[in-house]
Amino acid sequence: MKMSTKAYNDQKPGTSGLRKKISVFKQKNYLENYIQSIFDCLNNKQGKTLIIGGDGRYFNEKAIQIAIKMAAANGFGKVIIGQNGLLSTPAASHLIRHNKAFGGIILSASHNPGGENGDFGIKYNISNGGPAPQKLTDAIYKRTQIIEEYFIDEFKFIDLSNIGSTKINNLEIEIINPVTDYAFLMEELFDFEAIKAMFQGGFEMRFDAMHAVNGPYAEQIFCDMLGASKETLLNCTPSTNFGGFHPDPNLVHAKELYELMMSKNAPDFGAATDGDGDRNLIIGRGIFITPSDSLAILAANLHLIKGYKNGISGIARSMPTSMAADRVADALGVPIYETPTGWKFFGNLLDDGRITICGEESAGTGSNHVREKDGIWAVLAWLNILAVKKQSAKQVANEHWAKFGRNYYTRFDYEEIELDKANKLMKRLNEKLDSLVGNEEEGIKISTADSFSYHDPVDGSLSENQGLRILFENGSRIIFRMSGTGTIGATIRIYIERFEPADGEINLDTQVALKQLIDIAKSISDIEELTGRDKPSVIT
Ligand code: G16
Repeated sequence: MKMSTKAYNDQKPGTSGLRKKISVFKQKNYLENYIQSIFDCLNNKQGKTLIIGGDGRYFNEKAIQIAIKMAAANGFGKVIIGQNGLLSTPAASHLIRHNKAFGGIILSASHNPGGENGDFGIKYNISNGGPAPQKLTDAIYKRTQIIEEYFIDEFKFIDLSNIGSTKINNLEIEIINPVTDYAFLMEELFDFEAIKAMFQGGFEMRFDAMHAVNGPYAEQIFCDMLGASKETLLNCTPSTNFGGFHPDPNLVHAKELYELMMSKNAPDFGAATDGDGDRNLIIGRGIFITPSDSLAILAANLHLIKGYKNGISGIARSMPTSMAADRVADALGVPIYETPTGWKFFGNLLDDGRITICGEESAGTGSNHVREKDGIWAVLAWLNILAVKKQSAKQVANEHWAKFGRNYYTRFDYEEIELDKANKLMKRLNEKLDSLVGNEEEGIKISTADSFSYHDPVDGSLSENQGLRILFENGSRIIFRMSGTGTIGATIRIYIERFEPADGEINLDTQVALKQLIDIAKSISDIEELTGRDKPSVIT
């Protein structure tokens, strides 16, 4: 059936697909308009397979029903859907690859809050399992501006709770267990026997799924397969509003876990993942491991894990991620790639075999096993390394810094700033960059200041305006960037980093170690004057 639609011109995807308030998504034809715009940009989809799933937030099931009917009307041959509409983002990526599907639709606003007044999101992943590349998201956006009709079949509500296959019109609809195939993949990559033995030996972990999609994954993998006790699981029942919490695994929203890990009663290891299960938080007893350090430490030890025993071909990190991984790449003699923020930029490097592992400061770590960051994978990688090394997370981190030196790193987020003010700040700073080069700020000389551009070495594409960088002669960096995932106003992020060599002071408090650079960042940008904020909303 053909429907005429009202055109929306604000369907501009951000860092990771289209993300808006639920109230926006509920507007008549809004979701349909975007799905049709995606389908209109895909050639040769007739008869092909589409994976569909989401993080279980409010509106998930409704959106999936619409997506199924539109897939039917647009000529897809088959849809594979997670039971009850649930699929973690990495599991969806795996299913696309495993089933050689044409692509996938993932319904999620990731770490953003859910519920009736929360956020919703949709993104399209291509046949390699990864997020649509920039070229495709640009085409989809263009299409949303001119689209006039969409195609939808009329059929009864599909019961997503029953595992099995049915055929309606020409569409085969298969509902699968969302965990099974993903759990097999994890078992192939990691040494489950070694991890199991560690749990049997009394190792204790707390895993916080933040009331989100990874609950069932954690229960099956950590408890049923690896023998961890049920006490391991915190907030592991998915809920449409994430229990009223914000499913973002950072030190603010996973505060309880953090406090437990810093307390006298801390278990050996703590971890959390976000709304759609791709972000991760790693906290050892008495130590928070920054995502940048986690990437570097995993890269340095990945060869200890059976799925990576032949070593790694290269490492990639997003530009604002600390340069800790660069030191590991140097030591291993493998290339390091610096990409713009957004997992989609890793896709070509992974497909081309140039890298094995990649990660981002925004709590994302992953490898060539899928084309998304993967929260459970990161936890298992840590567990596997701890099991092999027979050390605590703190010992592993300290040993790493004693060998490679330490990149002290912090991120300041100024959230919900009025868009005008945020744009003004970034514009002013951008215009000022050239005049900063050569200046000495508190005794440290600025060597480069620019707006980051990336030339993809595989397809030659150019991505400009990916954040403002101020680089100092001593290797320190201050980076300013506007978030692409917020839904209210603008979020400005400042990323601050300083390198301390292995024989230097590697055990300072991070905020103390970075105090001087933090002051420089504030004064160069005038962020507090221009935004009226006297402190960041979140410090990581
Ligand atoms: C998304 C992307 C990540 C990216 C992050 C940046 O994360 O998938 O690759 O690092 O956005 O967020 P921001 O633009 O706010 O700094 P997610 O977990 O929200 O899908």
